[in-house]
Amino acid sequence: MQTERYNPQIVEPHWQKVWTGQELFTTQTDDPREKYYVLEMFPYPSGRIHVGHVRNYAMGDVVARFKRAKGFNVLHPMGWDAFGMPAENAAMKNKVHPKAWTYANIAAMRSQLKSMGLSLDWQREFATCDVAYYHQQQKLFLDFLQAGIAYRKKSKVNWDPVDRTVLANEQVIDGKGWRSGADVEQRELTQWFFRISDYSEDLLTALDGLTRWPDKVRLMQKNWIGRSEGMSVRFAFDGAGREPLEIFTTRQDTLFGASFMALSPDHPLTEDLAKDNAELAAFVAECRKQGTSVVAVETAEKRGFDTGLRVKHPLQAGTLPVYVANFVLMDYGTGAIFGCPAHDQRDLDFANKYKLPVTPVVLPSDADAAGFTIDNEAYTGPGSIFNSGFLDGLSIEAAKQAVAEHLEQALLDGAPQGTRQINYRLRDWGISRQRYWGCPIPIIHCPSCGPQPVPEDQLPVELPDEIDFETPGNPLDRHASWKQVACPACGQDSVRETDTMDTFVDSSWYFARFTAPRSTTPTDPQAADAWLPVNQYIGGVEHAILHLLYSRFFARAMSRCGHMSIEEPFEGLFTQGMVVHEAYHDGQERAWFAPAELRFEGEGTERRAFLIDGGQEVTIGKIEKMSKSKRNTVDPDDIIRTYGADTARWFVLSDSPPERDVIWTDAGVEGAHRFVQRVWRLVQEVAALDSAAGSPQDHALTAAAHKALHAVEADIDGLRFNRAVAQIYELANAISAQLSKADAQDSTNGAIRGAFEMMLHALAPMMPHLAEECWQHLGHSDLIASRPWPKVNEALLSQDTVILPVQINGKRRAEITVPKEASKQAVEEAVLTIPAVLKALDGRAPKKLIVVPGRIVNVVV
Ligand code: ANZ
Ligand code: ZN
Repeated sequence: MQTERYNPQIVEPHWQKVWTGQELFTTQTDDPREKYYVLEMFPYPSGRIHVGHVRNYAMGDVVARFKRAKGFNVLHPMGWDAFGMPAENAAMKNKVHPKAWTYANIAAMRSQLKSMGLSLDWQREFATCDVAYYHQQQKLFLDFLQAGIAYRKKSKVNWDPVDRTVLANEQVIDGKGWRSGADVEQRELTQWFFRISDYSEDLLTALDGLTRWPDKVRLMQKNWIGRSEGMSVRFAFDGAGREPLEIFTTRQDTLFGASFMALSPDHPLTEDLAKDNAELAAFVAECRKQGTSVVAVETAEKRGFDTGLRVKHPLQAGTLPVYVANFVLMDYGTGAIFGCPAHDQRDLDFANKYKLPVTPVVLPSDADAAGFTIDNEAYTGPGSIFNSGFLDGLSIEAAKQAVAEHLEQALLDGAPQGTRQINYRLRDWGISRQRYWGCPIPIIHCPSCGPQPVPEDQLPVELPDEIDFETPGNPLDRHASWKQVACPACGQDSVRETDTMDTFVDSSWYFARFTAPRSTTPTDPQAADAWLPVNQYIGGVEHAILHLLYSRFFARAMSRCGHMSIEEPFEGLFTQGMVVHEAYHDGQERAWFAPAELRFEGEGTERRAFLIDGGQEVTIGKIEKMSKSKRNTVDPDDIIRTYGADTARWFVLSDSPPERDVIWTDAGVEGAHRFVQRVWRLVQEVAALDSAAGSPQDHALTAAAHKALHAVEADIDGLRFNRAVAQIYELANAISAQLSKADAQDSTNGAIRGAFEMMLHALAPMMPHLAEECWQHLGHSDLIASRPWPKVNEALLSQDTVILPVQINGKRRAEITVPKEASKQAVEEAVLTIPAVLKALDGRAPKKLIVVPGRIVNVVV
């Protein structure tokens, strides 16, 4: 029989239409089935989807379709993380309104996603720039304000001079803006903050319960929260007139090794002293240029300024000089430290530079007290305390306890000299951005009443449409009419807050909004509680800290304000690897060439690339993350147009474990497409079989199919998509092998058909269009997308089976699959169900039935 090639260009849109028409993926909250919420991190509408999206959304779709088949009420929504800088940049560059640009991009990407055949509930779709969405976000802000979770304070901020906006610490990477790459400066501004630091301990300890999160992500969050156990210790000044100097240390055991004190350039005492010390003021100004990010501080050369003040050592006679030092941060601990050069590298560098004493107080176990000195490398390892009076001989831990007890007892000005303290690195989240394309902060500044919340009935504060992007900075700030309003409290002329919210706010609660996307309150608390937590969240590891931590905080804050009662938003988290691709260049990495411009010759180490146009040879470079600058991207649209969405989905799922990077190769894609065509050829053969009769349960192929299905189930549940794919390949091979056997029987036909249908079920979550088309080709009138996952026959899983040939009157007529240890009687009984045998017997009993265990069965009629 002549089979036509499978044509995804026709088949795929057809089934997409059928699914949509039947509203197969529209989810009801009041559905009685057990819920399952699967979510992929929603995209930024940059304009086009990239292959990374394809991988991310294909994975989520496999889970969604599988869980649906397993009988769950599945929520699988999609939306757009639509506020942010690129829209403003496009506005400035191309004179297009950010709103128009964003919604046009959304339209383009929506149709791209639809062409992938994702089983999404599109009725829940929203963009964070929809007024309806940010309206509710403004309500959340006001709730947070009332609950004391949002507040305003003057603070040093990271200022991005290129994007002309404030950045969160998390958005400053190696001293540079995360988006612009510009060197970040320090400025003082009044900003809105979310009190995430109130939740530090909870966010930390609850990580232990997130057992379905990758360990690496939990560790990154733990380090980001940065819990330190230590002490605050107050040092009395030598000479009257000043309040004691309070420092934070985690190493009070090293106090006897202290040789100086250091203040942050931003410490109040520094500022006080600098008032009448021009030299100090100049030093402070110098330090501010360096930036206060952790990396900037850590990599800068250690520099200090001796204030001339001295403090008394709290445990022994003598005093210590007080410096202002560029490596002490104001926003950690108390902004002041004692320096112990022998056991801290920064302190040692500093002491060596300013010729301060270096006294070791921790002795490594293999060292000799008399000969142990420190030169250029601080000793930070374990050991026992020495050179330290009453601490001598103690372990570090014991010495920490001893000093803590001692200083908690000792009094200075009537208060304990020291107190045990726990510090967190996590800072409050500054959410003010001086941008247009974001959610307006619903506040009005009145000259008399101060900042006033916009009353609920005046919400939403909508972004004005008419804006001017001719000058850099925030267009809202220069907007004449939008800005002017009456104070809601006293009616006086006032101005709106012109800052908008950090876009990370938008993405911190969208998962909750999906549970009741049209609610006139931020959530419908019942729906939120019914759906949350997200059972499986899938996205890139680049969001391991910011987005995931903020979302965890938001769930807590929203729970506190009554919008839901779930604290952990994501029960299971999966971070997928990237899609990478070879990059091609001119040998100097100056000019880069797109794969489509090249022709390849040879294989393996012999492989060479030439420009199609001109024939010049180019260098095959490293396999790298796809990027526009290296021109090694592939456009999912091209792939879908050429091979279909199923091929693209199958390839990104099959080629490597999902947590690892997958290398995009044409050969890999072609391989995936060959499999699509092979399944299509198989279905023609299977459909042509006469498989009406027979007892396929006895056949080895049936057992193989059940085993494969069972394995695929476990692999999808464990998100091991590549292993599931491998199982399906194997089953396809077994089916092909059976089909090519000449002695096909009715019973075998039944087994083949059964196994093939099982294979369709197994591959339906991954290649849904192909599965649907084959299902129809087999004569079914329902949709495989709405069918339940077949029941695996457990009995067939564990058995080791053998295939016995069955002879009737000395001629081989059939075969039978039986458990290896099956009794003679069991085999006899099975043989008497074989259609060929029944036919030969024609109702009579066999004259003889001889079973040679493990070998053959003879029936004499
Ligand atoms: C004395 C000492 C001796 C320290 C020693 C360390 C080693 P973590 O673990 O990250 O919390 N420190 C405290 N506040 C600081 C600030 N604002 N800027 C820069 N450094 C600061 O680090 C705590 C340690 O970092 C503290 O313990 C303090 O130095 C320093 F052998 O105190 B330590
Ligand atoms: Zn007022």
